[in-house]
Amino acid sequence: MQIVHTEDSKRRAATTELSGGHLVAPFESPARVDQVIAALRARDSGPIVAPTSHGMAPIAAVHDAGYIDFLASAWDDWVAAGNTGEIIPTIWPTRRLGETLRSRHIEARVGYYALAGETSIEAQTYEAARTSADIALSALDHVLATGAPAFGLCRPPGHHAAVDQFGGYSFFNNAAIAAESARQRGVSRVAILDVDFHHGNGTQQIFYERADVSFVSLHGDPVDEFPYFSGFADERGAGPGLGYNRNHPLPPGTDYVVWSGALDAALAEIAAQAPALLIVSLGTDIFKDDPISSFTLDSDDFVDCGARIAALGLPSLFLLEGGYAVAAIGTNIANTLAGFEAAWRPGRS
Ligand code: OKP
Ligand code: ZN
Repeated sequence: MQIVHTEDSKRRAATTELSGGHLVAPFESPARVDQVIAALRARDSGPIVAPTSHGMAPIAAVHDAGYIDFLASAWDDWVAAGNTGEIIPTIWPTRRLGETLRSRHIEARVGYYALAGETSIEAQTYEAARTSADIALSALDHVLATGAPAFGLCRPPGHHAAVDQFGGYSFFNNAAIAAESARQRGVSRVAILDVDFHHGNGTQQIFYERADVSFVSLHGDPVDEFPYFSGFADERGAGPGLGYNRNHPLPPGTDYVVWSGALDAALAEIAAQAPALLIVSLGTDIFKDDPISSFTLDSDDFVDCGARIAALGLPSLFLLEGGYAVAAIGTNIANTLAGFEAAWRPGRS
């Protein structure tokens, strides 16, 4: 399988994550990239190519202009205000008055554009987020040009990034940017399958009222798990998008028997939508040893997971999201792609 990767995806090197009242080393670390690319090289999983620059237009097609400007200048503004640590939001608008961003202060802008407080911003975050989107778009180029599958080794992840908010380790929504770009390049209908342990609240928000990009997700039930405020089964889309958003919340401790049953249901929903392109938000934090998640998949289960996805027979783009059991992330990604490739035949659905 074509693999898109650059060492530039290690540029974001935050040293802090707010967790349990402590500033800890971020779970979402550059070492994840090293582990994934090492495993893919060791398995000879496919040619590894560098991303090409796609500019800001595909990002601006998904994200708010003020939000992009905020991310571009946040670090300089933060330093200019006299701060010496990493950027952590401390203030949010109240909920009911519809307060808007009228202050110019960096503290106001950080809070306004944040949906969570665990994800620090440092000097390289904006460039790293741009690189991650370029990786997704370059992998998409390959799928659209050849019909063959591709994997974008995206870092930072993207599925929590909303139209104008960062959080959950996400800044630009790589899967959404790729889906919208595919639509603008003539793909009739795109399905996004999100198997990361956490609900892709940003992706859901971006396409909630659209039928041309569907979003189908399996994840820890938000009554128990981050991002807590979305991912419920009754969120099915709105307006023209009604029916094109499908959530499969699962309880803590879910094993592969239950999980793969939900995957089959999700795949049946996608098949019924007759998309021309599948984008998989591939988080391996469903693995049993993940430090921040509670499902119990084994490394071998990822092979079967890939094979089940392949049965759709769709042109497919895999993009890395989460996965924090660093020692196993390479094996789990390589297993998923190997299982997919062994079973995939074009045009089967
Ligand atoms: C990002 B992705 C650790 C709690 C972590 C944030 C989780 C972000 C997950 N104390 N909460 O979906 O893998
Ligand atoms: Zn996750």
